[in-house]
Amino acid sequence: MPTPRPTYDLVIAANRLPVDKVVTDDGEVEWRRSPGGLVTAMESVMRSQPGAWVGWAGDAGEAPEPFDEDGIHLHPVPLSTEEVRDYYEGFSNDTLWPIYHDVIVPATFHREWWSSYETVNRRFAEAVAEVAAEGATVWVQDYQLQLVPTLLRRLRPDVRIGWFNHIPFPPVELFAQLPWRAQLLEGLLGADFLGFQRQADARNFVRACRQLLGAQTKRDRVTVEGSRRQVRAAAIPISVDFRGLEELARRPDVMARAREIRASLGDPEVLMLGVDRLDYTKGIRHRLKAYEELLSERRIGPPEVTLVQVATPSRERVDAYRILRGEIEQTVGRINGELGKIGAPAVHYLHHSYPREEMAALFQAADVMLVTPLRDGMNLVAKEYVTCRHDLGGALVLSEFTGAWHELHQAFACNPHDIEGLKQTILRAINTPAKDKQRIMKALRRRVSDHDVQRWAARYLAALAAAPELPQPEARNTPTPHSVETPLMPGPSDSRSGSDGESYGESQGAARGEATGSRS
Ligand code: ADQ
Repeated sequence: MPTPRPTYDLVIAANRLPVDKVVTDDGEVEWRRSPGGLVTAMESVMRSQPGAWVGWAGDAGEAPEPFDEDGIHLHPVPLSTEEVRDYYEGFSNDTLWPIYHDVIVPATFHREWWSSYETVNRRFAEAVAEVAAEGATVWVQDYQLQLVPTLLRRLRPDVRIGWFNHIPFPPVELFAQLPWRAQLLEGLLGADFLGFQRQADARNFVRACRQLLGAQTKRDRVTVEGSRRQVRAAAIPISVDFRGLEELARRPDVMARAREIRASLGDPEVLMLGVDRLDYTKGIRHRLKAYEELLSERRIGPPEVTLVQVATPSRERVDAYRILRGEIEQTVGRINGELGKIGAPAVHYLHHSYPREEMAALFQAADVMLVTPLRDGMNLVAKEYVTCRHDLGGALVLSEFTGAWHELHQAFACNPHDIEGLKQTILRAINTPAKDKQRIMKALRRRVSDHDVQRWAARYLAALAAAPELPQPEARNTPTPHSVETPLMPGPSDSRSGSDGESYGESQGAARGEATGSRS
């Protein structure tokens, strides 16, 4: 008789496992923990209960055998070369990603990509069903796994299922473009609790259920047709490991490295910094345009002012990303060619990944941090920057289209589409007196310190544990205001039963009250 596999009370399912494969010089395979907020948050949760993580190990082909690493049981899910192309690069990153980010580039629809997405989601659900203990809590992550909640519920009705969306959830008018919109919503409705970065994202989801499925909705709840189950959707914004990162940023070697970076750039009066995955959502082109205009109008210029742009390689096999990289590199070349000086380029462009220490040093070295996405679920770079500024130095320019802006509204806010406005904001961030900037930085740091990633995970799990199992009496009987929206696909309960007015997500009791939006 084979020994039964161990099972776990807490299971995370995410597209990627939190480790990277490293082959040492003597050919040994080692797994290195990939740094990231989610892993750090889960470490603190998994210290008190044994946990498993289900995800892809990063190489196409057969998956390695399950193994344990730093107290977490890792359960790899295999993806074939075709599945990496169709489920991951295709449907996840070239269909869902553009739709969920305001169609900044057009989305591509292919039926075979969808079919691969379904197959892989089923495989994840089966893998989770295998490792989850009776009555376990399962926390599914992100847009790559939207069908897992319902597929898993069919296999394992005993488990409690949560899902968290790291990216925005689009307005129904955009979501409705998806040929598989109903299947995606139904996939998510298998969960007990759905978490989003902003209240607006949760509202968009509830509205999509009402208008596209004809589901009954009330405030932050959707009633699943054919069952008496209710699903709650609310905002629980993610954060960073404030204490861990601040400790790193206070290390003498990291602070020395920050000074060294400035010195190697010729000790500019103003060092501006951008750090992004090279993604069209991040507004890198808009930022460069504003900077280029400020230089050509001679309002700023090297060597007194310089910009370091770190652009992490990303999704290089997706066309839109290849095109973007070409455009950015051409723009940087033009700016340096036309506006740089010998020994003082206007833009220092770096297409690399860096260790955490180097990132912390860069953040400390930068006088102005430019975070200008056109759309971003949260944007952790903004929170990491303020975390590293224990000296209260620096200024954060932050796009209103990031989730982070809903919490960090004291930052220098910008609309990156408005190039003139962005230029003014950059100048303001440079010229505001140091004392005022310190006051702002203090407030920003207080927010991130009070709402760190450990608190995010605790709040999420509390909201999942408290999620409704059966309809609340008032949800069936209380008349609700008439919604003004016109349903795209009128259903049995369309506009009349749905109301997500301003009281959205509030007064749901302690644990649930905690889980409402971020503008506290
Ligand atoms: P991302 O789109 O990847 O995440 P972001 O939140 O900024 O965006 O996180 C990027 C992470 O990568 C940060 O921790 C940053 O420090 C790190 N990083 C960036 N460039 C790097 C480099 N060159 N070297 C090393 N590290 C680098 C998605 C959503 C976001 C959401 C997060 C978390 O798109 O909106 O905030 O998930 O939910």
